[in-house]
Amino acid sequence: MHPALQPVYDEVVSRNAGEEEFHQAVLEVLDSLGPVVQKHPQYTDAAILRRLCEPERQIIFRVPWVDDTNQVQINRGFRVEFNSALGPYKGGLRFHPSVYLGIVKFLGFEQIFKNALTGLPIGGGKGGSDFDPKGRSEGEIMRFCQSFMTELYRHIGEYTDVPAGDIGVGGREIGYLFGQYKRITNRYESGVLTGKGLSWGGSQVRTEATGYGTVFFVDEVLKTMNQSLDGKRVVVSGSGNVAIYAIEKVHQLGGVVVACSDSSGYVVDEAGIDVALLKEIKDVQRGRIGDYAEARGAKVHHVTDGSVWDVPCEVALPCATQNELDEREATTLIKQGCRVVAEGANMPTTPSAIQVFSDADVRFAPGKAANAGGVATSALEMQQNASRDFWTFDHTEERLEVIMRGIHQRCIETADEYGTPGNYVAGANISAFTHVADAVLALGVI
Ligand code: NDP
Ligand code: 2IT
Repeated sequence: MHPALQPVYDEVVSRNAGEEEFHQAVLEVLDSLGPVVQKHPQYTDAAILRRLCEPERQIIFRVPWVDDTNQVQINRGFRVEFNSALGPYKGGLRFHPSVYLGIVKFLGFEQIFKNALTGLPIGGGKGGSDFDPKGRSEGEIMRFCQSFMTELYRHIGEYTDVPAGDIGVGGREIGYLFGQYKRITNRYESGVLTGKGLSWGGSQVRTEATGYGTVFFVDEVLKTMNQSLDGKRVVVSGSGNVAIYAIEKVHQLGGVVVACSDSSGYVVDEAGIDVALLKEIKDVQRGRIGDYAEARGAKVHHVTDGSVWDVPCEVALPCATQNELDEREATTLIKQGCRVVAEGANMPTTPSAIQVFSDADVRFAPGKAANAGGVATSALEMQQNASRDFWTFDHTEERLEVIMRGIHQRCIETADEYGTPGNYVAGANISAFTHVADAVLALGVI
């Protein structure tokens, strides 16, 4: 690491003890920025990096609720408002038992740079809870969301902080959250949350946007190799929002997704994952990947011990969670012919796995570039809310596609400019950093 950056990293580690995912996210960005601080010492002089690593505000709160057996349950809620130089804080809410401050900070930190890459006026933030939605009834989910919003509402607003979904938070949860916000504030403030339903202030394509956007990015990567998705064998991890729509777009562009997963295993479907069936099982029945295998019968293998990355493919799309693809799995993927990896999830690839890909000249697209389509379309939802408008599906998808192809272009150009051609990690980090850093500088010591 550049000598001007090492103390910044050391300070992050000592001031945020035990928050390993946050350290990892910071390290990945700082590792790319040597050539930038070399060329532009004003960033170091103004302590921009130290400022970017310290959230503007961190909120932690109690979420009490009553379960179906009349027991009082207590969860912890978080919102980290990381940086608002480019616009209101923007980023999702995650409900998963693994959530703690270090996860929310890693996600919020990533979000600053991802949002900058979209070129749209949105700052970075993230939130969530250690609430585990698995096995909870509709009533319990609703009461939890209402209690969560009963505290969160005072911190958010269309000009302040605009949450959306992430793991464990989809259209249903956004509905309960929005309903409670509306009730407490007596305002139909559509712009306070994104990922809303189409009949109550949502945008076409927001549901599909992250997965679709990741595949538009992959399409651009393949173009630089004079290839396309047509006929390509693809593996996707996860089977949630991002995974489902990544699979759908791969199929639309002529590829075939032969495997996907959840936290209890993976399925291999050589005929190509049946997206309509997967949607029905996940979104309507709220079932699991095992139910998909059962519905497909003998044609599909359900593997419960092992890794989805053992399935041979040419393109790998990790779309589940952080650190889900390690060095061993990266080595296996390469051995079996994988040439392109794009992160639909946030930080799914471990640093040593990224190194393995880089050493083998595998094209690797980091999440802050490849999965930016979700938040970009959230910003389009905010635009529609602000102007009380509602765009068509085709128009919105076209906007998303232009944004994703633009992010790819910026990554390539920036990587070239700073002497690391083809390195999407460097291109994304440097391009995003300079964009945010210039705004922070312009606003004075804030
Ligand atoms: P969902 O809750 O819809 O789906 C998550 C999927 O990942 C499920 O299949 C889940 O399996 C699996 N998963 C979650 N945690 C784990 C774990 N610890 N181990 C193994 N599998 C796990 O979430 P999303 O699809 O929205 O999010 C997926 C990823 O994409 C996350 O990293 C998120 O931050 C990122 N992302 C999401 C965006 C969005 O717009 N939704 C935008 C940009 C990034 P199971 O059901 O068994 O838990
Ligand atoms: O990680 C992400 O970019 C998201 N979960 C989406 C955030 C948003 O505000 O749409």
